[in-house]
Amino acid sequence: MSMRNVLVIFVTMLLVLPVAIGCNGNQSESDDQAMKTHEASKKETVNQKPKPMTMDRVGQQVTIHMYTQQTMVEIANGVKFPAWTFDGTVPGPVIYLKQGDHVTLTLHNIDPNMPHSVDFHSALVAPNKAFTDVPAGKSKTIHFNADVPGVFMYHCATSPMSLHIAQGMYGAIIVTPKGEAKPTFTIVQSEFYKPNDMKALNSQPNVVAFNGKADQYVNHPLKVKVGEPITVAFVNAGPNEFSAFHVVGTVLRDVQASGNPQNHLYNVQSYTVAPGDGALIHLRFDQPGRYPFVSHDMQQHQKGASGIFIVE
Ligand SMILES: [Cu+2]
Repeated sequence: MSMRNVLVIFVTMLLVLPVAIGCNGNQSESDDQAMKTHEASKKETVNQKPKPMTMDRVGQQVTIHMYTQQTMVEIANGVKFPAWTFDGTVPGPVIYLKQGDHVTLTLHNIDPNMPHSVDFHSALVAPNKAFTDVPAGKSKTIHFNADVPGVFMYHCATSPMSLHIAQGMYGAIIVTPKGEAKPTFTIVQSEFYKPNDMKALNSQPNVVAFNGKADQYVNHPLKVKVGEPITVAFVNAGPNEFSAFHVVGTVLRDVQASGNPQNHLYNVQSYTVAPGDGALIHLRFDQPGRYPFVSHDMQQHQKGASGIFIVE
């Protein structure tokens, strides 16, 4: 090959490569574009009435409608947060499926200001087709099969994705294996930063919460019975921090990583759940009493990742 041909190939690659990368889905949007989207979203704050998810089942055919919208939520006692949401709540609704379900899901973006999307960690689909942006005021239908059982996260994947997650766009999707019951409790951990501020995402969170509100299960403990086996489906939505799930006064008798029935760890003291991961945790309490459950990352505990089981 001549020197000239080598040069032509090299120059062609320089021209083609950025285009190829730029066409490869949501996450690859340039930082400039991400910041433009972000700035545009700052123009107008809206507080939309929550529109709940609907879910209909005929055998194993499941039809779901979800709504992306902007809604004011309370993330700690007296602390309001202008959230971007699924169905008006943070986290979004828990989606309970059975292994083998065929899901038809329509995402209706009723947010007037910006595009949103949804990425289901449980779905085995091409993300550049299924998880793409739905413009403001539009809807989009996707299909997937719930083949892999487990405790999964779903979230908005629209750029800047870190901001869409930090603003509240996440939830749990739980696929139970055949013949098994739903988990007793579902807990989603997440962090809250200064709202609608990309730079704040590089700093420490202000609030870390279980199911969207700091210390809500300290103020309203979860009740269980002595000796009764219970399961906690735990998801860490992040966006940034690892969780160290721990229950004071017992051990985590059986932990299924990602909630999969093939992944077992027995008698664990604290279990690390990465952002974007989940677990199914089996517990049993031998004596009546108050048993705190926390993220044993003490900073998170202090900021609201804390609750209590009352065992009677
Ligand atoms: Cu979004």
